[in-house]
Amino acid sequence: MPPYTIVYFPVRGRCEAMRMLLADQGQSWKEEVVTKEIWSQGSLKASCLYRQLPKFQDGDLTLYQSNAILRHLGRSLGLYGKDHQEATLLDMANDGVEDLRCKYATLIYTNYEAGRDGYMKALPRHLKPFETLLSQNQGGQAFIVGNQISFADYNLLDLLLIHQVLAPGCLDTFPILSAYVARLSARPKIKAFLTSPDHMNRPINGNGKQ
Ligand code: GTS
Repeated sequence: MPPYTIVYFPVRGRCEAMRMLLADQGQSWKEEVVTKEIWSQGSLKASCLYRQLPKFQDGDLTLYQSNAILRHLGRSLGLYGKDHQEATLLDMANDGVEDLRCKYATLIYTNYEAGRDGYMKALPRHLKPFETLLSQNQGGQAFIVGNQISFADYNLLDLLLIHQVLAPGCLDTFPILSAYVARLSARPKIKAFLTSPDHMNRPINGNGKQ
């Protein structure tokens, strides 16, 4: 029995970064897929702390909030920097990922047609901080912070991959980010995950927009 269970809708959404993390770290996990029908019955929703998914089990520990789950895995699996300072810088990077993920989700779920042009126009401004952060760490040749991969790298990688679907070419003016995506995606276990039917057949979002 794998120790980890992801309880979530049948989408990549807020869980693909943690799946990528687990896959890259050689961990196995169980998926409990919650369909719209099950969710609309209401009892699972009522049982969730914030009345939302994902829900995550690590043995007896039940967690909600995708970023708390990523951080928990970061602490458990040694993916939270080498010291206090790196951990803090990782929090800063991950909070930036969350800010852009929220903008993305608002576009996808509430304003896709009318908001697309404005989103595309503003996107370089929102991507730039990540290029800057990477450039400050070993000239962009390494990870978002420090010498080792972290929970925030998986979250950023997922964010960049979904933006490459929304806006192909959006990284063309960001050579460091482009190389980072290519480098991380080529890690053997991430590559295997990204080319797996599980990942490829899972829609990015719940409303068919991407
Ligand atoms: N801050 C939460 C997290 O990061 O986990 C947000 C979770 C959230 O928004 N969940 C949505 C949900 O449960 C699904 S998704 O946005 O992750 O796709 N929606 C159903 C509902 O009834 O609110």
